[in-house]
Amino acid sequence: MVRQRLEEYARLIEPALDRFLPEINAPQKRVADAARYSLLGGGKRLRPALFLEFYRLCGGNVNEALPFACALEMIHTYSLVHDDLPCMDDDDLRRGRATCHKAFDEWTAVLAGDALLNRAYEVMADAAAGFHRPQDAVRAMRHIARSAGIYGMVGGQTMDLQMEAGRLGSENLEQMVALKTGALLSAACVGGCLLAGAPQRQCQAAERYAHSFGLAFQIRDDVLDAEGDEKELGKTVGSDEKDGKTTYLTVFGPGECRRRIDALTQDALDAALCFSDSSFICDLARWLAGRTY
Ligand code: GRG
Repeated sequence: MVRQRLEEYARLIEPALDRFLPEINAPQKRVADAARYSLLGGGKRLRPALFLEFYRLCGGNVNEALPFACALEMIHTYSLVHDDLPCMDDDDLRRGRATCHKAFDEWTAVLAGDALLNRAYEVMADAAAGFHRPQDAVRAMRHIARSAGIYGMVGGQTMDLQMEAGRLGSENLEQMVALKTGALLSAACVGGCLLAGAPQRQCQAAERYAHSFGLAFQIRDDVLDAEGDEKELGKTVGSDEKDGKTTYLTVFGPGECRRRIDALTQDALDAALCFSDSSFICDLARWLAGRTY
């Protein structure tokens, strides 16, 4: 059921991504091609689906929110392209294909990530200008920008690399994950509410859902890196161990990881009670606890 709903959302999102980042025939074609290669090459489309679903739960029509949802996927994809670079995680496989710098080269991948990030804000600004409630669009954009930047995902990535270098202890693990993984999920859930002009009560519930969902999602990711199937995941497994990374699995072990995932899933389900017709976000929270891809 979850897979089916995600696929339904993906059928809406994929053509829109293609439209928002069209092929070009110009001297900068190489970087545009690399950006399209990474953006249109698979992925669960979890963040844009969450954005559209929270917008719908707060009374919006999902078609209006598509530019913001697609922008979020562009930001997520840029982070994956940069994270895969040799100076960060140094990975060869992403979404079942060669990583961007392997399919092209390093400078192209750096610029493709930059292009995706900038295009995301351009797409949102274009949509905000024509939006019937521009102030809601600006609030959503601000939340997305903050969640992606130094107080969000970039901050979390900074902490992650510092931990890997032994400059930051494992007591920072939860904050690192809340920023690296949770912040962009908050951009999706809270961003959708803000765009719909939802009351504070719903924005706070969306934040709580995203926080618990994000931590559980990452703990499951850590477990999958050790135990998952490379083919099904579409990315290299075992890289955390190879890099000597501090993860939930190395700090707490599999039993405690399972216990935490269950408690966080329950917290996400409690937060979802704030929304009527919350079956999809509840099913998603339950699905992630045992996800295999
Ligand atoms: C380079 C600023 C910067 C940040 C990188 C995204 C990221 C931060 C690192 C990638 C590695 C990692 C474990 C990130 C945590 C979030 C996560 C599990 C991303 C993968 O998300 P999925 O599973 O991927 O939704 P798809 O491919 O389905 O979109």
